[in-house]
Amino acid sequence: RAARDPHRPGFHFVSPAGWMNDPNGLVQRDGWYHLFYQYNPLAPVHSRIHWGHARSRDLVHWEHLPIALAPSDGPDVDGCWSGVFVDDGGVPTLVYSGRAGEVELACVATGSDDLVEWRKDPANPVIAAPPSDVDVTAYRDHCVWSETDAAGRRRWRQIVGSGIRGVGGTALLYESDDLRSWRYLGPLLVGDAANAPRTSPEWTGTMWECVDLFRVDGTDALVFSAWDEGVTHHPLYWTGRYAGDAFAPDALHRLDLGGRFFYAPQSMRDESGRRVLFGWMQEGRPDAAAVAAGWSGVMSLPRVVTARADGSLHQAPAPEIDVLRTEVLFDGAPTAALAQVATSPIRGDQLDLELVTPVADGERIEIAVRATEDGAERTVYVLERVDGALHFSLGRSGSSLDPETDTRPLGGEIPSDSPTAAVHVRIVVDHSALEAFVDGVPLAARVYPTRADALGVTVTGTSAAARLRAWRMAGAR
Ligand code: DQQ
Repeated sequence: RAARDPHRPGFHFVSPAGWMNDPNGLVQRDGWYHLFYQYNPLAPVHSRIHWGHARSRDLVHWEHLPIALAPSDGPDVDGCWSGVFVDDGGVPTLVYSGRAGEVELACVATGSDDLVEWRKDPANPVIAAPPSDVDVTAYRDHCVWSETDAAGRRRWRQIVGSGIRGVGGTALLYESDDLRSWRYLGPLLVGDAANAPRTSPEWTGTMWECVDLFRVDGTDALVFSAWDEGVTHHPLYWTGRYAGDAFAPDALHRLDLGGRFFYAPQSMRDESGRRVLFGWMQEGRPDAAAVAAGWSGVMSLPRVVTARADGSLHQAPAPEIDVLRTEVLFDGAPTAALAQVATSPIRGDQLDLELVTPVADGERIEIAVRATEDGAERTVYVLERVDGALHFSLGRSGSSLDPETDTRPLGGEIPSDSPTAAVHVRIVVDHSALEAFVDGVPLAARVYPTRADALGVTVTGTSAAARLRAWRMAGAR
């Protein structure tokens, strides 16, 4: 059933069936990339969550492996929630949130060398309760790393996602010598839930899910997903400086202009030193539609993260993905033929588009994908410069004739240092999964065209200086 659904991607990672949400335990080891993920193998609904597992040599072709963690009697009886992989002196180790009732607590499991078999630590949970002096809104998800202290001693550190009631989201900092006994040090950073209206794409929420702290090109980034009372809002990140027991923030940024369609991301440093990030592209169709289809949730493409000149993050699909470019559908300056579905040479539900173009003030470029010839269904990206500022948006009001699907507009401003520099646009289409990148700022989304002929691509509004390349993408399974 799942395999026959036209909305199921051809080269984004998906679970064999059932429900998938967050990426977990990301690591590259002996050449193999491992992707664990929040998984309900029994049904496409979020209930007793397991850890699914897959591995890949190239970040493109994935091999499904046996379920790594399943709920069992004890602190994870109701689910093995999100967490990370760490190498504990050669011993593969997972730190995850065990859920029992409504409570999540830190648990540990150790694995075989190939990361296929896992044994839960009998001492679980390794942190017995949230800190007694914090009135938490919620408490789960882990980012764990090792560092050397002033005395030259190696120690583990971890942050747990949480929120302080009446104040805002936070990441609570801990320290350990053995990953089993943890000292609470205090909040690494506390957000202000009054920083913006609740409906703002920069609202920091009442709790931070899936906290992730890393340094890239000299910038420290603290990534989190803003959550409130069961609602998954959007991923954000602070740039700033992690030093001592605190994170001094410089600026708050949106991680993805698609908001909830790129949720609960996690990153890893791979063996070549790249920072690679995955996120969960959740559904924009009703639960009943996912149940009927037999599957739910798409993993984003692996994204390589670097720093932009202004210190914010630059994201781009890992170049490994380019091996899927099979047939060149267009290469050159956009022509009049591209204005209409009937004459456009670019067509398909697995595509990769790259447009490099200047965008002058007042200029408006439109790229429609998944469009029918009669225009009954079309999904429209708009890139325009207004009063010097560059805006990128995705109109989904015409994406689907199915009135039950999410068709809210997405988008935002693209930081741009020079109004005359060429803008780099990349759009990857994979059935219902769309990922776009403008100068390294991403916009992830899901769309659900109902018509089999919703395959057209049109490009309008470009100047003679624009260069467009388009490829058909092969499937990865
Ligand atoms: N999903 C997990 C939690 C996390 C949330 C549960 C984010 O650990 O906070 O499946 O999507």
